[in-house]
Amino acid sequence: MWRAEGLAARAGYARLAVISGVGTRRTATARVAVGLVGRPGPRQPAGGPAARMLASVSGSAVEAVTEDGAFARKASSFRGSLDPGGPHPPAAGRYHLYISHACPWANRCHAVLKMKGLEHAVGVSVTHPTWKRTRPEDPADQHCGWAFADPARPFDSGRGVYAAHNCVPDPHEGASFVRDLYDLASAGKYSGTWSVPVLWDTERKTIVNNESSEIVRILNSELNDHAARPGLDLNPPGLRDELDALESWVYDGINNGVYRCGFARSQGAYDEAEQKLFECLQRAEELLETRRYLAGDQITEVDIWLFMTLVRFDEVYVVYFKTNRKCVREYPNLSNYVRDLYQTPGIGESVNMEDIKTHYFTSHPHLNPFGIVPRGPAVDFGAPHDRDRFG
Ligand SMILES: N[C@@H](CCC(=O)N[C@@H](CS)C(=O)NCC(=O)O)C(=O)O
Repeated sequence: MWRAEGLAARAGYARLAVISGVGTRRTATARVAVGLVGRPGPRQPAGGPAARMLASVSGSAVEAVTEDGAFARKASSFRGSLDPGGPHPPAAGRYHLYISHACPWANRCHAVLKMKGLEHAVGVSVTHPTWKRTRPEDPADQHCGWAFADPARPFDSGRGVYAAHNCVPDPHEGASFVRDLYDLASAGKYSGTWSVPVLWDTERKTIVNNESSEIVRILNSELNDHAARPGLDLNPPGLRDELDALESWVYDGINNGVYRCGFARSQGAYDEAEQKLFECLQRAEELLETRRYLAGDQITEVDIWLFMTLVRFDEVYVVYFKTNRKCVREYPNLSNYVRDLYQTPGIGESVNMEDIKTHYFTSHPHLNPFGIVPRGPAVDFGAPHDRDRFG
């Protein structure tokens, strides 16, 4: 199967047609309009339930749901790679990663960047965790999203004032919002989700890729001449079939599953997602009884995928996304596994729990109108684990 198509299909990006809070439509036509590079976009087969945007205060993707009230994640639009001879050749200092510490998809990329030792080759900017109006001067445009902020000054989201000390401003384009980067890359024509992560080409002033599963692979293998750890391969050729199979249910049931619980707008949609989530967590728990990592004795990209959900689970999702049937700390293997990964060089350093908690609890007023952030449970991911038993 062709690579990006396989990733997109595995990510279950299939059903969305109408997606914008301001009534625009993103289709294959729109992808052409923004001048996207070489690879086909995600599959969008006909016949699935049409998604629609409910009346919205934020205009954000989090409010995209099907007729059944199920959260329907949108496909990423920019799907380029760093190919020698292509529009974005591999180079040190040319590419920049825009992330939020809070976003599990962006966090995947940041962790892999650190694991590979690419800090000196790829710059990183970090948004404020709290969403704010991105076009406050336009009353007709209610979109709320990722903003850059001066780390030395308090950040006013319009609903509260927050510290900004974890923020890293945009050194290249001086963007105020992630949305500005999409505008710049598309001459204002892009009408999809203004999401992180974004891998940016500072020379061509455009987005190379905004799909985390593909950025992870770019960082894993396409900048190896500049990586401190070029030998680390999180997507080894001998494990690709195994990873395809694992990633399918880890993405659908767990990574996206928690969002399908939290952003469901009907009891039925929540029940279906919740049932599947806990079946998949149990499946992972059982697999990790006999192996240190999901694919065996070697850490791979699917471990990073699972980790990013597990590390947020007890701190955020159990309360915020109503995934409270069981906490990760109640699963012996998952709880030891998440500590093992946290203590793996590069991974724990990429986790910023302050930003994670601040984002979720302060960014969706329809879910948490007063923006109160719960204090607990303050999990100690640095505590000892038993995973050394596998050698
Ligand atoms: N398919 C994307 C999904 C990224 C994504 O959903 N990012 C969220 C943050 S966790 C976002 O930026 N959302 C902006 C919005 O919903 O407006 C990927 O994996 O890279």
